[in-house]
Amino acid sequence: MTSSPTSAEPVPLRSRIGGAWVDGDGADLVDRNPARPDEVVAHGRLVGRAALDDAVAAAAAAAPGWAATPFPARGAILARAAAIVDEHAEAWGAELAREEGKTRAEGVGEVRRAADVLRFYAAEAQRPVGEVYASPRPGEQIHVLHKPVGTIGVITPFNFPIAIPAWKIAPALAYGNPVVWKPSLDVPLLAMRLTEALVGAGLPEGVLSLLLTDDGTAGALVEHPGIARVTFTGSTAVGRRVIAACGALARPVQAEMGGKNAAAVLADAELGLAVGEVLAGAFRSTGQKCTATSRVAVTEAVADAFVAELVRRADAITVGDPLDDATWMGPLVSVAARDRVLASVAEALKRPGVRLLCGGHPFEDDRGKGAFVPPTVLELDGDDELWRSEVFGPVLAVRRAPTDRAALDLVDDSAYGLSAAVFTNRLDAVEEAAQLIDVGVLHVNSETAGADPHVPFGGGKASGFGPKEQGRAAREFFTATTTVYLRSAVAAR
Ligand code: UN1
Repeated sequence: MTSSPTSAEPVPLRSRIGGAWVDGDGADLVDRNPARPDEVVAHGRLVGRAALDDAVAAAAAAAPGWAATPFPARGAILARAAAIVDEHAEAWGAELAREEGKTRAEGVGEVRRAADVLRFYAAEAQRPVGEVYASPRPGEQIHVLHKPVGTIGVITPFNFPIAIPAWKIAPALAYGNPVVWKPSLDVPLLAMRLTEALVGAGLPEGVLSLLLTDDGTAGALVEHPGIARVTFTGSTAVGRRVIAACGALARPVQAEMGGKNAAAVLADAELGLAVGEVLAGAFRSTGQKCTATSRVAVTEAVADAFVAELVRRADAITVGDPLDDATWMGPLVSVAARDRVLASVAEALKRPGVRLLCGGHPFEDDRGKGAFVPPTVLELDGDDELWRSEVFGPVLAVRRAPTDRAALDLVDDSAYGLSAAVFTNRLDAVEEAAQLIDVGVLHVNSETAGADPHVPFGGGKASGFGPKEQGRAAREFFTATTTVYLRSAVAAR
């Protein structure tokens, strides 16, 4: 590592229950810097079941008032929160980098994205809030009202510590619902920062509670009788448990889960562009995105040239401290994640038909103590576990396909269905990909990751369950409709 930024004192962590900041009295919560695990970024203690009950009760008490608050007044609070988040983008982006491991630029960019999301939902107050249909009967209109649903349970992962919470919490609040939020315990500091912004913006007491708590209490949140709906982002295994628990209660649930996203590089692709985008998709955020590119299918005609350039550039990526501006890729979120990723590469290399092209080993210098894994590219001769299972790290599997069509088929050959990319200038190939590949998000000549605040986001198959997130699509999950047949008593006479 080239620089060792001065480590600040650990930030004290608190939960927010109802209208108060609360020091937990449960287990210690130690938030470490994965680049230097001895460095404690923030420190506090967990809250437990009693805090969950208090948070849900406070939300129930606040719900009618919040639902009755005019939409523009709710939006104004979100707009003020966006301004607070923007003001702190540099400081909170650096904190994000220190607790999660993505680079400072990625961290600052993510904080600004959270502000964009808050602004989008602030502006929802200026857009239509329902629909009016023509009636086949005289003197009648049919109105569809979109109403708040009640308290939303929000469960968020480590990999986007502020953007994912923003795109769940902002629409929940905008459409008039209180929130009880359990973030990943890997990134409690940014959870506290987003909560500070919303509280500082004037969110009324009880409308948002933040529970720094364990998985057992998260499970109790999902099943709590005071929760109306649950929105979750995380692994497919945990997501399916959340879906099952909600299913047993007939409780609507939205789950954004794993991915095994692939890019197809076709024979006519601009190879320089394809290599750059695939590298960004595979290795930005150290591969820890559910939208990351973890598979590439390349048409044989260009495979040698593509793979050689991919490996040359992957090998040249600067891996180091996220706060060092020369760093292109930081560490994984934890030493445990590093060990898991390296073990899955080592296991894969024991199987026939799996070849390591670069990376795959622990660092032997100072970085060995941190959660660093080098950009890793493997070539597969045929089907393999690495083509099927999510690794959630900087690991990219490449396969060759005899034809462009075979490359598209390989992309679609997955239990997951979040995102995909196709590199080509052929319109017919784009059309073929759009029809064939069963994903929620398809990129043409750009990486598989990325999500704009105003656009529907989410996938199918093992990747997603329930209504899409973000943009106006979010309204489906965070509101319930009442269809009102509105007939004038005068006209009916
Ligand atoms: C992005 O690609 O910028 O957990 C967003 C994830 C996704 C978000 C990806 N829910 O990685």
